[in-house]
Amino acid sequence: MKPVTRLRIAIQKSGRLNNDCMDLLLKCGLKIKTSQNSLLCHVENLPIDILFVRDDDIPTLVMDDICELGIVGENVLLEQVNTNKNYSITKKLGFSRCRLSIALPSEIPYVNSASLQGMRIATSYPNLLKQYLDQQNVQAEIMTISGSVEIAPRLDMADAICDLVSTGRTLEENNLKEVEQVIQSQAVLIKTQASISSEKNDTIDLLLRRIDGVLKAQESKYIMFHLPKASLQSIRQLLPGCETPTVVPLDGMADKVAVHAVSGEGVFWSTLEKLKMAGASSILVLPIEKMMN
Ligand code: PRT
Ligand code: ZN
Repeated sequence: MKPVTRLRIAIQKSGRLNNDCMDLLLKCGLKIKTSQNSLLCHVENLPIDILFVRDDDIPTLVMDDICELGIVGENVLLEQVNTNKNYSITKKLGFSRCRLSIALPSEIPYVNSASLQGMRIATSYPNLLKQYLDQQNVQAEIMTISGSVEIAPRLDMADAICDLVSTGRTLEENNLKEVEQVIQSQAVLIKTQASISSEKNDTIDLLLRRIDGVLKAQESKYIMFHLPKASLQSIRQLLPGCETPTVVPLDGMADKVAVHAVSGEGVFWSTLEKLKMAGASSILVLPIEKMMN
């Protein structure tokens, strides 16, 4: 039988991770045609298949070597895998950021983690919560429930909850206050530790280079402005994360130049205001679509 040479990547079929995963893969140049119910998609222009699954299945698919790569939240990964880590985190992807936090009704007094002693805490993350409570030397009752954790205190099923928080709105709406952070999480690209054919390794390398390019481009901005030649030295420290800027002469303006630079750290209004005070004019900040060093 011919070995499978197409690389398999597992991503979430639908939910909070799906859009950002698809966006990333499309920006990496993968031609993906999805149909609503398909679980497997053949990438047209690269030897890659994409498997659409529930996020909870992704760590197992990668660790059992059914998929070489997977994209999943650190929260799911760390909850499922304590020991026998048969995967490596290849890249932190910067999206789906959230935190797993302990929260309790606003009116309940709270001093520090010792205040949780003896409480009933509802969560879908019993392993991460237990690990945290053990570290803090707190004995509490962990009540594992699979969803709608935030209503448990109102139903008197629990005294506190431990759930994912991103904006904090759900906690606020349920009159809960966040008191402890158990972990911070973001989407990560994980890779199997089983041995991989050299063809698949080449495809992984290509994909990783492109993901790097997409992530760098997202963080970076292209800045252009006009500047009196005399101010060139003074603006260097105002350009955050810029390598040597390109300085271009301006037609008919002997005392001014155009400065172009790539900033690796994003550009804030305060930076533009400082540049203007240093004599810059016609300042433009542009997004960068792709980058390769
Ligand atoms: O069906 P499937 O099993 O694949 O999906 P799922 O329902 O288990 O997960 P899904 O799609 O809800 O979330 C997927 C991943 O997104 C999570 O595992 C996290 O890594 C990440 N993520 C980021 C979040 C949040 N932010 C988030 N805010 N996952 C859930 N939430 C929920 C949270 O549980 C709470 O109910 O949003 C509510 C809080 O949000 P705020 O903004 O009100 O604080
Ligand atoms: Zn899930």
